[in-house]
Amino acid sequence: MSAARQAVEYAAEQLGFSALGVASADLDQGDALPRWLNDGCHADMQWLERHLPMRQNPALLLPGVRSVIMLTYEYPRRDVRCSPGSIARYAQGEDYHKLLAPKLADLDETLQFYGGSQKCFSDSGPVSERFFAAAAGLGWIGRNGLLVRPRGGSFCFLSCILTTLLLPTDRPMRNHCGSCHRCEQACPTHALVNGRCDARRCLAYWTIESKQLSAPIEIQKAMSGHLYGCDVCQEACPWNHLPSPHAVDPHLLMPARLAAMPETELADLPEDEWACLLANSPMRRTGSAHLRRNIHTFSDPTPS
Ligand code: B12
Repeated sequence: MSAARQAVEYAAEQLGFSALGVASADLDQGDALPRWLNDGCHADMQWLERHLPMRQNPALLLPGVRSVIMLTYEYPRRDVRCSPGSIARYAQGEDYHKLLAPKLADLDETLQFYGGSQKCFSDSGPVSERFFAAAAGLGWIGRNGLLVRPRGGSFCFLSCILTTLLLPTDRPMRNHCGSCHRCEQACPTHALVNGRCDARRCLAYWTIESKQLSAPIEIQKAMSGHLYGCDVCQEACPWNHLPSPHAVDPHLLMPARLAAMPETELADLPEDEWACLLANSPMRRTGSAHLRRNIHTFSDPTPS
């Protein structure tokens, strides 16, 4: 193994990443993404269309890129919110963008020592993170469209480092979904079809990304109780029911006050208290008006 790879692996482990894999940067991603966009599955997330050239060619992001380092970072597997109004596990604690950026900067520094130039992202740039994570042998792309690992399931963030260094690559893993379709069957809005997620039906899209003030009635009905994001397809996955060998960073755990606060109380919270309660939360990016909309409009499936 190269010294650079050994060094970055060691540093990543010290920083709390649960796994690291490497894929070649020039892999052919096939036409899954352009087809998904052509079919309108991205709803009104126009930025995904704009990102297409960079998604298909990482050299547009980092000239001379040769390897893609993919990393996993665990988020909580248990839903701790005891009040109505579920919050997706990934969003329960501190904002992962802020938590992971300095860690990735440390890894960048390690690789610079070996002569590499890097660009780092964690759900923050136009990189096909799931594609490269699967290519780097970290897991397989499940029927819910997520990266699933035999040890740890899908409850993890993906981060990536594009580097000009030529690092030894890993082999992709076999898909172990077999004949299991539990995620597709569990999805309350039938957003999962043929291994891909149609954002126009996905509750994560409606509660996090959509800027609209109302949703189609069948989506509103299914949305009841989902305050932010949706984990139903992950909860249904048998790989998420096996014990995980990985520890979770305490920064990603939900603050006790938020865990216990009923939806109604949240909806009526004055603006300054919202700001304080969600100061470090990824939900802050969505804003309190958006969250109030989720509670009021979407939790009440009566058409107005
Ligand atoms: C847009 C987006 C969304 C959208 C659309 C979801 C979707 N499934 O695409 C919405 C808002 C709905 C969403 C929801 C969620 N998201 Co999201 N999302 C993204 C984002 C920014 C882009 C995904 C995208 O481009 N989708 C379009 C599809 C077509 O592209 P793709 O996922 O890259 O798929 C590739 C492979 O599948 C491959 N492929 C597929 N089939 C085939 C076949 C062949 C032959 C080949 C060669 C390749 C191939 O090619 C595709 C193109 O590269 C990524 C971050 C990133 N930059 O990648 C996070 C990301 C996928 N999201 C994530 C998470 C956690 C979620 C939620 C679980 C959040 C929640 N609890 O509410 C849900 C899960 C919903 C679901 N089942 O997908 C994590 C997933 C971690 C994991 N374990 O996989 C990511 C990776 C963010 C991160 N860095 O951690 N998300």
